[in-house]
Amino acid sequence: MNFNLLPLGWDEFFQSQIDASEKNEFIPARVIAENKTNYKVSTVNNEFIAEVIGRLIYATETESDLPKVGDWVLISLMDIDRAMIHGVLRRKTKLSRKAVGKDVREQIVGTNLDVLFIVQSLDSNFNLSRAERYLATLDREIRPVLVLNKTDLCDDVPAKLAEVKRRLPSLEVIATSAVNDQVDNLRKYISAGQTFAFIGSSGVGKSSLINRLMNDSKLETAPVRETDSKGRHTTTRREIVILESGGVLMDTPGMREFEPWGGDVDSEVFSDIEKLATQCRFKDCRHIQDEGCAVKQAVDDDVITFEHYQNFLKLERELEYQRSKTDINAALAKKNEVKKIHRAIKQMKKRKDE
Ligand SMILES: Nc1nc2c(ncn2[C@@H]2O[C@H](COP(=O)(O)OP(=O)(O)OP(=O)(O)O)[C@@H](O)[C@H]2O)c(=O)[nH]1
Ligand SMILES: [Mg+2]
Ligand SMILES: [Zn+2]
Repeated sequence: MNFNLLPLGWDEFFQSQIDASEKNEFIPARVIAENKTNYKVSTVNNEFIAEVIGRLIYATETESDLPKVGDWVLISLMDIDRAMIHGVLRRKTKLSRKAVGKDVREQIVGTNLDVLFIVQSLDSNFNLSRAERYLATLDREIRPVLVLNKTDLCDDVPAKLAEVKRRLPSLEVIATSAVNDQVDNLRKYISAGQTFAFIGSSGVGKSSLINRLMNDSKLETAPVRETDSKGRHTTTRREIVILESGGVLMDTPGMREFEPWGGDVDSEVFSDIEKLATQCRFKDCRHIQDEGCAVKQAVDDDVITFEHYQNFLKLERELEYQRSKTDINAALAKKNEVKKIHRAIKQMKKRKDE
């Protein structure tokens, strides 16, 4: 076991993936930032600028297989501050979303996360439907925590906390501020060897909180525009910092929208609806028509809020659309493959006939 890597998040899961010869040839390192053409990776005491070897690029099937911030990679050293990446170790967890734009493809936000801090600010960003979007397809191995920041700008924090408890009773929540001692409510959560990602809208204070936890101002922060309280997208890349006291913190650029990626709505926060759905009269009930629908009945009876129900349907629809598109893409890829084979056979025949 590489004990000196433990503060960076190394453990048995990663150790078991490297064999004896790889152990001699390569050094494990963690990807702490992604630049346009290269990566920044970290070993215990050193950081390197690293590039991926060509063979690995050619062998990868999708963009998602290339190194991402949070990944453990195997490197060889080229120079005092340069390295090559030879492989990406299997991920323990990952946080994905649908890439912004028309293309229906996955974008990985971060990998090997233990805790996800969903940051909202209590001045004007508090929105539980948005929180539910982050949670809809979240990896069950990642522990989500809602972080309500800027308590100093809110005159009724207990009311907000009560609102969270009502709608999302199973979700952990922390009230904090980056400008006073309430940051200690957050600090208590940070533990050595664990990886914590901060996500949320621009301007909610992700980088400020991390700076405060580091007692440093390493990360750039900027005031929110007065007119519409929108942030300025100050952070432009995902980046990991490691606390001296232990704890791996990942800062991310503010997200304007978060469309979950992959599969079905599968989350503790919608387990109430899923439980009700088993009581609907029709097995394939889409919870839109009233007839025999236990979910709609629960909305009518105020057992679940209309917003919660509406958000669930919206997420289901988005994921269904994604599934249909990815099926089409897979079918098209297969068709191209078949075409290629036919062409090859034709050419072979032609050669034989000549
Ligand atoms: N009053 C108050 N201001 C805060 C708090 N946290 C952050 N801010 C301010 O909010 C503004 C935005 O903070 P950032 O840390 O840059 O926000 P961010 O979430 O990293 O934004 P992006 O990098 O754009 O995603 C800055 O002016 C901070 O000083 C807080 O708890 N209270
Ligand atoms: Mg930031
Ligand atoms: Zn139903």
